[in-house]
Amino acid sequence: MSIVENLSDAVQRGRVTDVLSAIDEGLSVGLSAQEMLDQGLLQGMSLLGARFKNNEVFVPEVLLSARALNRGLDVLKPYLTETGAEARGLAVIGSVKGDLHDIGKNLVKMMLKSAGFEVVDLGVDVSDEQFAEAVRDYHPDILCLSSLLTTTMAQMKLVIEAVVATGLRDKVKILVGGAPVTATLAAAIGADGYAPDAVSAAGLATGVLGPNSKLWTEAAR
Ligand code: B1M
Repeated sequence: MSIVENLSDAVQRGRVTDVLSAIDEGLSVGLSAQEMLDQGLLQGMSLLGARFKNNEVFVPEVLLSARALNRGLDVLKPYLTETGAEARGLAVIGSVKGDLHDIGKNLVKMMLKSAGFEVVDLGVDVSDEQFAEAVRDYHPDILCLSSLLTTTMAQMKLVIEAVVATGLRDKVKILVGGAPVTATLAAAIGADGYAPDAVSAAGLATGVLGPNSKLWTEAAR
């Protein structure tokens, strides 16, 4: 098996030590971090997802795989993200209420950071009130909502309504994403944009703000 295949296999088996040694080996032979992320870690989780859907593996196995993937991500993070860039703006991110999935959210966070954003991560299972409170407290330029379940997608509309109620809706761009989310849904609930993946989320966040156009000055935050 190639190194990325080993990585994918180690994620599927939930083996942290095998993930770390495959990454070590990859780095030592000059494999790119992006290749190890896409063809190793994420490919492994995608294959596991198909087996999860077919009831061939269950929540405990998936949790072990998620842990292995996250540990691998921690090691790859410095190779994927730039450092030292001046903050392009402030983003707040979270997985909506009822949703405990955070791997995709964490990737979006990483890509936002790599695009130069400062990021406040509210975590998972974040209620509409908590998102609205974060908008009031942090005055972010961008608010990113993540939902992985068809049952939690509706939460995104509630979050937008809660932000409208703060009176600050025109001072924050709200972007949505997650496997079941679509551009049509984003438009229907009044979001400012939808991104299908982490790289496009960072591009979209940059695009909706435009060059040098933070919605808040540091002094006003
Ligand atoms: Co869950 N789960 N899960 N799960 N899980 C899915 C999502 C599911 C599709 C599996 C399946 O049946 N095939 C299914 C949802 C079905 C549906 O709603 N249509 C499902 C289910 C049903 C469940 C439970 C209900 C299972 C149960 O308990 N019986 C339960 C719900 C728990 C809850 O949230 N309340 C549950 C639990 C879990 C675990 C806890 C075991 C674990 C999560 C661990 C963790 O995240 N720490 C888990 C996992 C890992 C998955 C799968 C296998 C993988 C998800 C993942 O991490 N993908 C998933 C099946 C699958 O997707 N193949 C599945 C990798 C990740 C990089 O991709 O998250 O899509 P993704 O993120 C992408 C984009 O979507 C986008 O960018 C990311 C990177 O490119 N993106 C954004 C995400 N957020 C964004 C925000 C943005 C922009 C882009 O803002 C602007």
